[in-house]
Amino acid sequence: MFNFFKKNNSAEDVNEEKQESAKSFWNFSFDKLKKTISNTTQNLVDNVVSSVEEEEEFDDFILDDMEDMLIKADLGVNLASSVTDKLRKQTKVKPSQIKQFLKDEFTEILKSAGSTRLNLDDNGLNIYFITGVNGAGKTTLIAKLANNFRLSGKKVLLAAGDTFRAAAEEQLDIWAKRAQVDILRKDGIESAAVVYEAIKKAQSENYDILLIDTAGRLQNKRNLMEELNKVKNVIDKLAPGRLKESILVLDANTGQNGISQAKLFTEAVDLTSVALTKLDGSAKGGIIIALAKEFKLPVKLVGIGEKLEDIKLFNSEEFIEALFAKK
Ligand SMILES: Nc1nc2c(ncn2[C@@H]2O[C@H](COP(=O)(O)OP(=O)(O)OP(=O)(O)O)[C@@H](O)[C@H]2O)c(=O)[nH]1
Ligand SMILES: [Mg+2]
Repeated sequence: MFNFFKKNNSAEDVNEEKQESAKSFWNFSFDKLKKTISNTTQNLVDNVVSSVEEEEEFDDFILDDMEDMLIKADLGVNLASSVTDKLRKQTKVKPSQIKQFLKDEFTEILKSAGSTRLNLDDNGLNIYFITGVNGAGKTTLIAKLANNFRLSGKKVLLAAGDTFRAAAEEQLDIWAKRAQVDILRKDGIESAAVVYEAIKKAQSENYDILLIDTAGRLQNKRNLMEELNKVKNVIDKLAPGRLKESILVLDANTGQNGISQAKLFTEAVDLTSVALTKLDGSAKGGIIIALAKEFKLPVKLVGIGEKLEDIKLFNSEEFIEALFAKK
């Protein structure tokens, strides 16, 4: 996908990079995706379909049961009831058609949240602002993105903007080395000042990508909002139009709690997308659909493990196909 970004490296470099990038997120197989979300598929589709499809007609008992299942599959109360209400109010769709009905519903909802393509400008600096609560997987996501951008020939800088948690800068430094990218860290000064310096460096040294790490937990909500706002203002002032994504990182396993986190962060930051981490093994992938419905927030990235290559660009159509594929 991003091969045309490649710089003119030697044949040896290119070969080595090709082998490495075969593992990267531009090349994630459909079968692997299917396997990764199999617990979500079980909860959100298979259980519902098998409990409904043999019935003759929908009745209150079946629909109440179905609503409970959808809530448990992390679709959330609002969405689960709006889906089942649609069935209550109609006579055309029969229980035997439930799978196609759910597929159409989910497809529509994901579509309404907009494109799942990561914004990326071929020319000039791309800034990605990474936010999310403590432990969601922000720093790991940054390392994974950095590695993949580097593999596609981009010049990448990390900004150690988490100046709050002890040793956060050190942790990012270790990841920068593993991902073989540059880092700007200035321990002991506030986040917005670090970001200021990082943008200056990125602009004067022609970086393609600047990934900004932020703190997950500040003393209180106001504090968190103020800090994120300050950083955002620095970006807008110094590099207008260069902020390509403000990403909320959510741990898939938090399920519906992700909805309240999204609420909190949309108040503080003008979010453009979500990165859903720890989807590996999680049964709570239904949150992807709930986020699209409640906030019109598209998931654009998913984390599927702890290693650098464990990241995937999210694509709604592919996700739906994997979710509804035959076993
Ligand atoms: N299984 C799995 N683990 C992950 C994934 N992403 C991150 N982790 C793990 O989650 C833990 C927290 O990740 P961090 O990247 O440090 O999270 P953070 O949001 O930066 O945390 P703070 O800096 O404390 O706010 C680490 O142990 C990671 O290895 C993922 O996609 N899958
Ligand atoms: Mg971190």
